[in-house]
Amino acid sequence: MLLKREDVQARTITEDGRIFMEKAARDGLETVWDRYRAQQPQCGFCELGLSCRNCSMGPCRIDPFGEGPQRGVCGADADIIVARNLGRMIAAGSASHSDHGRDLVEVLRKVGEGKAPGYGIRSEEKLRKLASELGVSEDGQSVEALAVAVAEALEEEFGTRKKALAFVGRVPEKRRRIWEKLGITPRGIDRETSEMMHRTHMGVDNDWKSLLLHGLRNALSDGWGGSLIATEVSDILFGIPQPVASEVNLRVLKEDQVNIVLHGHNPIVSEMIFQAAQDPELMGLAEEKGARGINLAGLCCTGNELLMRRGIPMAGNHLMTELALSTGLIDMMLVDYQCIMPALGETARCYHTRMVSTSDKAKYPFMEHREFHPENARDLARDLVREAVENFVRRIPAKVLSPPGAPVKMMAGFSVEAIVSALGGSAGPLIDAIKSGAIQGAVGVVGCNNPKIRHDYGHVTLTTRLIENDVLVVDTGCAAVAHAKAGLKVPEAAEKAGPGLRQVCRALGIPPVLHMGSCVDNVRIFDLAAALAHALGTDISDLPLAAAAPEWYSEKAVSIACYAVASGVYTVLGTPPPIFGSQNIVKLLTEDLEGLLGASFAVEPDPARAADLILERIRAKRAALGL
Ligand code: XCC
Ligand code: SF4
Repeated sequence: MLLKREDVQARTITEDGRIFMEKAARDGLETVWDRYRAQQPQCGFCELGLSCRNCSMGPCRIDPFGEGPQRGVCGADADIIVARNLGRMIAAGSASHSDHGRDLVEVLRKVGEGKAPGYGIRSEEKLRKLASELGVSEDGQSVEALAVAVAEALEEEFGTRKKALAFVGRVPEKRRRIWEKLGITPRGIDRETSEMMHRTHMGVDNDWKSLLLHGLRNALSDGWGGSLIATEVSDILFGIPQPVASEVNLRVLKEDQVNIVLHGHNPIVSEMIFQAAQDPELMGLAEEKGARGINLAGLCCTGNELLMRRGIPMAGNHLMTELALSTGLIDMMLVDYQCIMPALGETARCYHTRMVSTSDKAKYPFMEHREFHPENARDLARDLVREAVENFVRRIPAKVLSPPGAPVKMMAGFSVEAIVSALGGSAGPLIDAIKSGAIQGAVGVVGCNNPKIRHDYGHVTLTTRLIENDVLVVDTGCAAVAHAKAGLKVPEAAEKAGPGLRQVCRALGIPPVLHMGSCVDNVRIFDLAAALAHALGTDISDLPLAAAAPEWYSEKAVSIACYAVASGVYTVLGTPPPIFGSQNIVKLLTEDLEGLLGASFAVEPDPARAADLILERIRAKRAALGL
C-alpha cells in the first residue's frame, strides 16, 4: 500500500502527519484516510439527510431531484426526515457529554462517601460555589458531606421535574426570556434526550419546526447541563486549570522512556494513571528496564484534560491517533470513550503496543478490557503503569521510527478563572480592550478533525486569519491541538496577531489563541460570554462573538453547535451537516433563527471565506453596540 506524495500532502498540513502516514503505509496499515477513500462515493441521500430507517416499514429515501418518491412509507416528507435525523444527532451528542458528566458525579459522590481511594476534592472553592448555586446548605457540613450533597443535587439535574436546569441561572436574563417564549428552556438533562428519541419515533412529532425547536432544547440541556456538570465536577475533583507550559506533536513520544498514551475524554482514569506514573517504585522499575522515565502523553480530549491541569504533553488530535501507534514507541495506550476509532486495536497489533479499554460502557476489538471504578482505580492504575513499564523491553526495533526534530512549545490552562486572573482580577480589561477596538471580538474555534477536510487546514487557516484581524481566539478539543501544533499557542505568536491584539497579548504575556480545554469545556467559553454580557447589561447575542467548527465530525459537535446558536452565538460549520435535503430547514437554520434567537448557522467549507463571514459579523455587532 504505497502512498503517492501528492496524496500525503493533500491529506494533512502537519509534518509529523506526513512522516507517519508514509510510515504507516510502509508498515501495511490501513488508516482513516484509506477507509474514507474506500467508501467513495458516499451515499448522496444520507449526505442530504434524506434517508430514514427509524422503522421497519422502511428504510426510505426521498428523491432530491423531485422525480422519485417524495414521501417515506409512513408519509414523512423531506422536511420531517431531515429534522428527525438532525434531532437524533443532537440527542446522541447531548447524551455523550451528559453521560460523561454523570460518571464524574458518581466519583464526586464516592469521594464524599470515602469510597474512592486516590481521588479527592482539589477545589473546595468550586465545590462551595456549586453548592450555593444549587441551593445546597453548607451549614456545618464537612467537605465530604458537602460533596455528597452536591453530587445528589447534580444527580437531580439529570432527571429533574423542575421547570429549568439550575445552571440556567447563569444565563443573561434577556436570553432566558427568549428561551421561555420559544419553550426551549432546558429541563432534566435525560428528559430532553429521551423526549427527542420519542418525538422522532414514527408517528409522533411531524412538524419539522417543533422538532428542531426541541433539538435546541435538547442541545441546551447539554450546554447548560451535562457538559457544564462534566467541566465543573472535573474542576472540583482535579483542580481548576491554571496557565501551564507544555509541548505538542508526535515528538513528545520519547524513544528512551516508557510511553503511556491516554486517549478518550474522561479524566477519571487518566488522572489516576498520572498519579501512578509519579510513583517512585514504578519509576525505579522503569530504570531497571533501561528506560529513562515514564512519559505520559495525551490524544484527543482526555489528553486536553491532563494538559490543562498537569501540563502533560499532547501527541496529537483525532486524525493522529492511528499514526501515533505507527511510531512503534507506545508501550501502552489507555482509552476510555468517545472518538476512539474501533480500528485502533487492530492497528496496534502491528506493534508491541498494549491497548487497554477502561470503561464499562466502551469495549473495542483487539483491546484488553480492564474496568475502572472509583473503588479500584488507584490500584488498577498502578498495575497498568507497571505493565506498561514491563512492556518497554518488548519494542520491535525494526518497527520503531522516532519522530525527528523537537516538539512544538505551547501554553494551555486558560480556564475562565485563569483568564480573569491574567487580566488582573476582573473581566474589565477585556471589556475595555473590546470597547477600544484593540480586540475586535472573540471567537471560539472548536471541534474535531474529519478526513473530508485536509487535516488541521481548516482550523489553522481560519484562526490565523482571525488573529491577524485582531480577533481573540479561544479554543478547545482537537482544534486546540491543531493550533498548538501550528505554533499559535505561545506568547511569541502575538507576532502573528494584528497590532491591537498583539499589544494586549504582549502586555499580559499570553498567546493570541487561548486553550480553554476539552470539548465539554466549551461551556467555559459560554460562561465567559455570559459574564461579559452581564457586565455590559446585554444579551450574549449582542456581543461581537462567534463560533466555528471547521473540521467537525462528531454528533457531539452538532449538539455543541446547536447550544451555541441557541445561546446567541453565530456559528460557522466547515463540514456540511446532513440538512441540505430540506430547503425549509436550511432557511430556518441559516436565516430565520436570527430573528428568533439573534444568532444562526452558516456552512462554509472554505476556512478563508469562513473568516470573512465571521469578521463581517463582528463588525456588524460592534456597530450595533456603537463601537
Ligand atoms: Fe472527538 Fe473531543 Fe471531536 Fe476531537 S474534538 S474528535 S469530539 S476528541 Ni471534541
Ligand atoms: Fe420510512 Fe417513515 Fe419508517 Fe422512516 S419512519 S423508515 S420514513 S416509514
